[in-house]
Amino acid sequence: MEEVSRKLLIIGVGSSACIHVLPRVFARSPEVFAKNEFMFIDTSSASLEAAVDRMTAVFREHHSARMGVIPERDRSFPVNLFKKRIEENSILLGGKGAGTLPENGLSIFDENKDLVLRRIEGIIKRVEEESGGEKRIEGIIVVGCSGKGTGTLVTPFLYKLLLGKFPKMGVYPLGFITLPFRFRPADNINAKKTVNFIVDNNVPMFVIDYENALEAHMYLHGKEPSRESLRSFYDCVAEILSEVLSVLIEALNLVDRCEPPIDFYDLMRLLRIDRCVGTVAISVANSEEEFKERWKNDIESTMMLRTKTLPSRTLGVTIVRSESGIPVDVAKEIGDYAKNSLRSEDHIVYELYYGQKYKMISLIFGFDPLDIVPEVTPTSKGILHRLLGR
Ligand SMILES: Nc1nc2c(ncn2[C@@H]2O[C@H](COP(=O)(O)OP(=O)(O)OP(=O)(O)O)[C@@H](O)[C@H]2O)c(=O)[nH]1
Ligand SMILES: [Mg+2]
Repeated sequence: MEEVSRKLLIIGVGSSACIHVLPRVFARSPEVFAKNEFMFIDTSSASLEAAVDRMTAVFREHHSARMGVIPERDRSFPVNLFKKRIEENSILLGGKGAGTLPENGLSIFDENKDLVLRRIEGIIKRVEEESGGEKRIEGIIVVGCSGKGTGTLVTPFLYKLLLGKFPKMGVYPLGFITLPFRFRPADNINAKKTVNFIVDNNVPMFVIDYENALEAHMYLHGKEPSRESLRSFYDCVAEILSEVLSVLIEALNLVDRCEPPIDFYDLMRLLRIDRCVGTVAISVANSEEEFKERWKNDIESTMMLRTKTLPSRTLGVTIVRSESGIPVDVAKEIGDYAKNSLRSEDHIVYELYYGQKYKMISLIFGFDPLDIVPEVTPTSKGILHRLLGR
């Protein structure tokens, strides 16, 4: 099993993040990610159960393969413990029409925020105790999807809360929120609420727009999803999102294999451009040759948030993940590209010596959330309208 030198707490907010995104992230590297703590926050008990079951299924699959038994027969202690842990870590927010409107979701969360913070502190403490003081949670990753009652406002609210409390304890939070396809007016109205909340409260999150994430997926895979169902569009987004998050989490977990070692200070310093948000981009290649050829186009074509005008300055990091590393001149080219084309005032390139494929992700901070295209308005139309010819 991979030696994880840094542990994280990974929090999902709302059903899509918990059911569709995080189990997919987990499935990309269960041998590494099982060493982290997971926590789900949702307003629906059915969704929460579904999320826990999916995570447990991923763990069981991985565990039974290691033990050489068939998954259906694997009722062993580690599997049960894994499930129990997530259940104990997670929080079901209930009461008055819980997740119907973002404002309701937020007010229920607000009433329960002390419980949530105590739960997080409890997890941090338990991890420290269980390892005899050797291991501790150094970072928190928050992931939520805007569009409906829970994720829309609870995600930025929770992230801001964590940012105000945990860094002084040496635990650093990073927040990711998705914006929905401009397909359902109700989703658009709620996405606008997310944007306004982020601007009004100056919440430095990373924003991934489904509109651009789907384009990124189509570009990388060279094909369109089946037009038969919304499901296939959502799946593409969850897939690419999980690919990005998994590379970041691996780099954070496997700090001994990262050069220079990635530090939370390096990431927290990205958040310093006021009233701005960050986004991500990804490149994937099978060989060093292919990587050298593709990375620049990939990064340009997979930027998962777009604004009408380019940011005048950005801060960023790039992680290149490959067992054998990349030639020095390529690392330098990437740094120069970030400076010149992404207008990065400061951009660190990390190499993660892990994994056969070549994968590169860039986290770029400095986008104006009020300038996003397609516009975040109730009547906006976007990629699904285009693909479905409406
Ligand atoms: N990746 C993915 N995203 C989805 C899926 N279904 C919906 N979404 C997106 O996720 C957004 C938020 O939906 P949920 O996470 O289900 O909503 P919630 O935050 O749990 O809110 P309530 O259920 O109203 O309490 C939606 O507006 C869609 O844009 C899905 O199957 N996969
Ligand atoms: Mg829900």
